Amino acid sequence: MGESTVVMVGRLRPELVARLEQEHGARELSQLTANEAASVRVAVTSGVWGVRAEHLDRLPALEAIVSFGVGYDATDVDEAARRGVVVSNTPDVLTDCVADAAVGLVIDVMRGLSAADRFVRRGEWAAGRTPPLARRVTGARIGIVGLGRIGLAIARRLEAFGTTISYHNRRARSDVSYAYVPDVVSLARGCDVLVLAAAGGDASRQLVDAAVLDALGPHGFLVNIARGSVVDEDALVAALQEGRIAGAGLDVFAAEPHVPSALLGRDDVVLLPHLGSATVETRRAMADLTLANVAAYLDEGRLLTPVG
Ligand code: 8YV
Repeated sequence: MGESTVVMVGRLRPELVARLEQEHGARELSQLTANEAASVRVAVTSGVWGVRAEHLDRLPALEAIVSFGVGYDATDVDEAARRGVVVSNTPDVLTDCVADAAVGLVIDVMRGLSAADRFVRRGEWAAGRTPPLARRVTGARIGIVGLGRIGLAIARRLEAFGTTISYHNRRARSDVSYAYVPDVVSLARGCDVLVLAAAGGDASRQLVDAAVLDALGPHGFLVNIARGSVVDEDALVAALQEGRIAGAGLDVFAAEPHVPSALLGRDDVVLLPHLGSATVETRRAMADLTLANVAAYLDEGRLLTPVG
């Protein structure tokens, strides 16, 4: 094979792979010889896979990393910056779908919808039994960790349910009227549902630990649409098992696709396979933006949506 300018790192969606192959002759990094890898200028990856130092070592001429997804914590952006490699993600286009999914998790875990679906399928309703009473979403107190684009979209949606919104963020926002809470323990103590929408990475690693879960308390719910790394997963499992929180709606996990087996049989958790952005419309928009970033870099030497 001839010279490759664009390389793919990790498993990408088939439509994106097809278009990268067609439009740029892109190939998988794992299939390239050292000689071929030496001419690569752009690496395309996903928010889940990422480009790390070991990939960068194989790509000495790399100039840009184009990542599919808004979260880019799987890419070693510091190492990339040290090597002068620029990075882009796909913000905005997925905000609505991720926020929709978060609201779905809030409603599902509070009202016990998925659990009730299983109840019906097991024939328990037909057998004359009734599921336990759930909790009211309307009027609930919602605490949002990470009031960025997605956190704000979640807040706006939940306002329609007559909820009270407060939030924790690296810094208070001057453009919202929601109450800012400078620490996560206090935020958790004052809410019924703690919704995680913070970026992953070192700054938010295990931000939600046993102390936060205890502050949330036996009537509080956790919803995580962000990254599994934001939560101490062992502490979460223990808190659920010991009834120290009421339930959890989780789209993300610490070591995906692994889900702690202790959670699988529980009706107080809703477990989703990281599907926040997974709609036809949004995944298409993410693929379009990914390809537009590649084209803009190759044609004009700039990224449309650089990170940072
Ligand atoms: C994944 C996501 O990136 O955008 C994000 O940060 O978590 C998701 O959209 C997507 O599944 C790509 O792997």
